[in-house]
Amino acid sequence: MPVISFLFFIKGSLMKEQLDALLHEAGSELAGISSEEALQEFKVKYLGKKGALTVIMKGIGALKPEERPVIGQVVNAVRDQLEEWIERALVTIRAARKAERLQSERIDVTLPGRRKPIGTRHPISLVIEEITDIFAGLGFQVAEGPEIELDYYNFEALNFPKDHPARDMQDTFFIDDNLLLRTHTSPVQVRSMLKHAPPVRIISPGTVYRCDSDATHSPMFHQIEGFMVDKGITFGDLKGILTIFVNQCFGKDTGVRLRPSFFPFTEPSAEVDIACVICKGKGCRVCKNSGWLEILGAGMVDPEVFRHVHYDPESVSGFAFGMGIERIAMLKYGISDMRLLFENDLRFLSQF
Ligand code: 2NL
Repeated sequence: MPVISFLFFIKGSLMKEQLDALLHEAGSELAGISSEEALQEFKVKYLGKKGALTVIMKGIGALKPEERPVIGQVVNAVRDQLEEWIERALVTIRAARKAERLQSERIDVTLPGRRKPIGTRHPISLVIEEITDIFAGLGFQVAEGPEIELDYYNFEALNFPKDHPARDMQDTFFIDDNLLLRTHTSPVQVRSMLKHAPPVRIISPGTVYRCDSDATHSPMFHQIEGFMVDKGITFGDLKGILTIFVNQCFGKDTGVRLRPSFFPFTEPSAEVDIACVICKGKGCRVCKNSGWLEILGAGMVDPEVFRHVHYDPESVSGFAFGMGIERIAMLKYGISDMRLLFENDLRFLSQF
């Protein structure tokens, strides 16, 4: 398209011819366009700031004044036509693209859906729930508390002497002189007794921490403790409740045995053994040929603990017990290495 706007008083008829030619050329060019990108280029070429139509339009000023409105109308008509063609071409191109896509991306609605893998409960959670349920069935209430504790609730109120080895840096993660990661869930029991007057029956499951890490010790592990305080609670109640628990948790008629032991917070204290769940008491590798497995510690709450929580040891008595969840989970599910519980390997975890 020759640029002619520099001519002075060119003839309107010449300009009309140019406009007809432009429309004709554009029409045949548009027929070959099949992409949005090419269409955009086409639009710029004809209607853009430096486009062919704009260039012609600028020549209107060089026409005789009486010809200007006539040619102006033709320019407008050509622009309208081009715009309409572009709009229509865009619709056609988009429809063609969509049809292509639908053709190539056919969906087979008969294929099975993609399943989202559903998680399973962690064996530690399963055991916590099972044990908690057993004690809930015996009238115990569940209590939880902070994992970052004051020295007072974790040690002092539980009658730990100031120089007790458990307070040692070796066993306890201290945050400062007064603050630590709880080494057992007993502080929850202390807090419960401070809040509620007897009679109380409470079970407290939770995560606890000790500065200890090897094949058989994780620095983070789990415990369930429980206690019962009322008028006239005896060692017989302790043995009765724990026997019911063992028979529900490990199977009825599982043998139970108590051996004397020591804890700073109970007097007298006992270790509770059950008949080996693997060999049924005959003796095997798991029970080291003894026929028995130690599963928990227990005892009658020491009067010194009662004084700290403002219970009168002359009028009430009670028992308390504590057990490690990891050990019970390993025995119940036949897990040979405790580290499996914390490695988060789905091949292991999905078995539960
Ligand atoms: C064990 C032994 C035990 C307790 C925990 C307790 C709590 C209060 C008062 C008295 Cl507030 N006792 N708890 C008693 C005896 C044993 O745990 O071997 N745990 C893993």
